[in-house]
Amino acid sequence: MNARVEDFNADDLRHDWSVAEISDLFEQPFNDLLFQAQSLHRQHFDPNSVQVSSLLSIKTGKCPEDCAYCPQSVRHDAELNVDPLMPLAEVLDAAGKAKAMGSTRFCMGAAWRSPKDKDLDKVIDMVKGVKALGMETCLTLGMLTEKQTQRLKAAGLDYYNHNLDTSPEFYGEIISTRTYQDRLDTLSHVRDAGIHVCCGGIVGMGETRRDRIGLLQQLANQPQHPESVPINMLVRVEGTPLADESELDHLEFVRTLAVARIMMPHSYVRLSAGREKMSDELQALCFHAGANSIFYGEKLLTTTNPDTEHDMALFAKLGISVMQ
Ligand code: SAM
Ligand code: DTB
Ligand code: SF4
Repeated sequence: MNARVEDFNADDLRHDWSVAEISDLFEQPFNDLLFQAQSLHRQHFDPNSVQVSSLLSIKTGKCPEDCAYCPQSVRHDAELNVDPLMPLAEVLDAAGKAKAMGSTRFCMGAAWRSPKDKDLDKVIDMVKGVKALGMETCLTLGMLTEKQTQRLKAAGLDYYNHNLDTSPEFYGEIISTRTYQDRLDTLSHVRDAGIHVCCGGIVGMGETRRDRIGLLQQLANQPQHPESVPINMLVRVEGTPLADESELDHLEFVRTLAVARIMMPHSYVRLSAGREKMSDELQALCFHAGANSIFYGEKLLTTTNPDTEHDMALFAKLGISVMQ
């Protein structure tokens, strides 16, 4: 029932979405949009099953990049416990705990522009160790070269997360230290190495609907749809340039998830950062719109996430089970 990786070569997947077509999807009456998204969702997935991944920041803060949303940039003054690369034993301990609470994928993130080869050696040991626990592995370390992606593939890495973040037009308002093309290049190295791609973005950064359309267009029009598409609601962190950004309308957020589901019907659409500020009712609407993955565990990378008891109680209320 759940979409498999082979499905990503299916003939019904489109990579030629125009702005006008995506805009028409967004503009539909809300109920029509949700019905369409939920109907497609049911064709490809068990609608009552959600994939859960847990996150760990393995290297925190002092990042040289200037991403306006991010508390880990050295250029902003967010309050943060800066930590160098975490020892292997601590990573495996955290992964073991995530597995015990029901997570099936462990995603390790580092505040790097790109990893040095000697750092990658250590991260590779982490991937091997987490896999040996019987979990899927995911990394997000910044930009990678072709050679580095091949090494990660050889180590058995399952997923690599690298977000496009927003539309090409709005991108320059948010990041100046890395180009959109740099991101597309890393994504093609990851894909070419045969690692599953986890790629999405952030909404609520002051972008327009046209920018959300531009982001989804870029995501779907890649040579293959990303297997996993995280849609983050901006976490407004004190000390970052976006701390005082106004909140995105919740129904517009749900529309964005629904349009992602329709455009990338075989992908896992992840209701990512920002859940802590969302009501149960809003999250229920997000699952109805076709979101079928979450970050589970009380911390994202540096900010907080809903507590696990609350998430499990919500799943129970909605009749949702954790995907195995
Ligand atoms: N440093 C690496 C990089 O950026 O490529 C990997 C770690 S970075 C923190 C991973 C992703 O987290 C970013 O691409 C961004 O989409 C997301 N993120 C960071 N801060 C966020 C925030 N305040 N709210 C929502 N998402 C955020
Ligand atoms: C993604 O798209 N969202 C996650 C994960 N990929 C690495 C990160 C969210 C970070 C939120 C801010 C923080 O906790 O530092
Ligand atoms: Fe650095 Fe990643 Fe944060 Fe950008 S998002 S500042 S690259 S840690």
